[in-house]
Amino acid sequence: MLNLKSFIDYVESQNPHEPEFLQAVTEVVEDLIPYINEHHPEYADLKILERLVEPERVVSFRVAWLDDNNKVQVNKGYRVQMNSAIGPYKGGLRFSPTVNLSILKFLAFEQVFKNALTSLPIGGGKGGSNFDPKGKSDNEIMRFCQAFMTELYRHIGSETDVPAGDIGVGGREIGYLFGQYKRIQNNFTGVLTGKGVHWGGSYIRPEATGYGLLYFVQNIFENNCDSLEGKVITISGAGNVAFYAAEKALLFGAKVVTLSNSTGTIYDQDGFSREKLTHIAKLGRNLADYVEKYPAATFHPRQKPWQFACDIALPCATQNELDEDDATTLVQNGCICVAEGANMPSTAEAIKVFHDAKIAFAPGKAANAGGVAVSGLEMSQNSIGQQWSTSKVDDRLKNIMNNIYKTCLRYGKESDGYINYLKGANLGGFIKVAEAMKAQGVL
Ligand code: NDP
Ligand code: 2IT
Repeated sequence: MLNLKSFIDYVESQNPHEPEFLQAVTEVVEDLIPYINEHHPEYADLKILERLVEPERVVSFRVAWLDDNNKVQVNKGYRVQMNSAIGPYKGGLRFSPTVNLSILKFLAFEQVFKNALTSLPIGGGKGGSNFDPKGKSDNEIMRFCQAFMTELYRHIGSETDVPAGDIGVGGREIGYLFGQYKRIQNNFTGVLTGKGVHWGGSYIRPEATGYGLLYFVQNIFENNCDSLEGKVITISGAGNVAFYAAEKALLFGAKVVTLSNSTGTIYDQDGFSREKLTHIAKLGRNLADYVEKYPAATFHPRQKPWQFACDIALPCATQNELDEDDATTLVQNGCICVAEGANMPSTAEAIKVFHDAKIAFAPGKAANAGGVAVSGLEMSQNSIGQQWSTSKVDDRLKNIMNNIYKTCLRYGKESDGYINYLKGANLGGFIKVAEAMKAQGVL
């Protein structure tokens, strides 16, 4: 029999000073351990959980590069290859000064369950660097990406490990990384996803995480005989995920009233239109300037969006951006659904508030799986040397999100009818990985 507290103590002793990793593991094993004890005691004998929390491989390397003043700069580079039971390692690269091993291990761990939920044959990984892209010139970004790939290339491959974007890594960075990989290896292969659509990329990949999030939320409301029409939505972040989530929310007839970044939050009580979103995209990180063109809106320096009343909250910026106080405010203001576009944006205490209030809470590993799902579709297109149309990819994305929703229902419905999507996602993802590990023997 597995014991929850002993297991968490064990993970902490093996991974000291890694709070985010411990948080992600705790969030999962709280659901898994009772399930394993009741239904699959053989997983305990096979030490499936002990194996799941130990990355198959962690690569840590030096990235030295020259800035625009010809000064040498040195950063840390990593790739965490967490689990390859159901396919090659797959997951993004994050470039941010906040990157450390605890954060990358939590992201890689989450990715294992998320990728399994997509039903595509992809294992879990994550990587990145403590490099800060803010304020860097385009040439500096290129030289950094080239230096990063000069070491990373030997650890990845289209059948081994396929990185993609995450915070601070978008289409431009994937281009520079891919160019360097191709130059070193002299081969044009689907080793990265998120490529440009004219050189191996998939249609809909940039939009996929945000669109997929809204497809998941649509399922939640339809399951309650409701729709997104007229619903007020607050979104945090103003990057890839937040932006396309806002775009799709508009298409569903909802009213999006906030976007944010580390400088602060725009609150537009009239809701964003397509035109307003295009204007925000042009502002770059200077969100404060929005009110110059739209004076009915307000800008709230260094504040998060959770103080504003909404029906639906979509945290799409970063981990632990929504705490217990934010969750309490959201619930008090009438919020009935929180769906995570970011990875682990809600703290454990915040999730407890949502569950206690019995509002719908969709965890990132289910709700934001659309991005990696379309990455998986990009891998398929690359391996058969074809490119699918926008509508074909979008249909597949919808189908995958609908199936993830069904998986969450199947494993997450509680005796009182409340749907615990977190439990559903944890169990649904785990079972596939555990069965594959069991079949492949002790590795
Ligand atoms: P981007 O780099 O495109 O955008 C990140 C946005 O979040 C920026 O607006 C950034 O603001 C804001 N942000 C980041 N950190 C903070 C912070 N500490 N406080 C306030 N705002 C912050 O990243 P993505 O949109 O790609 O990623 C956002 C989240 O979604 C991450 O958690 C990522 O792991 C997750 N995700 C991404 C996927 C993808 O396909 N890209 C797929 C699934 C999940 P600023 O510029 O001021 O830092
Ligand atoms: O967190 C994530 O799922 C991503 N950053 C996307 C990973 C991918 O391989 O597309």
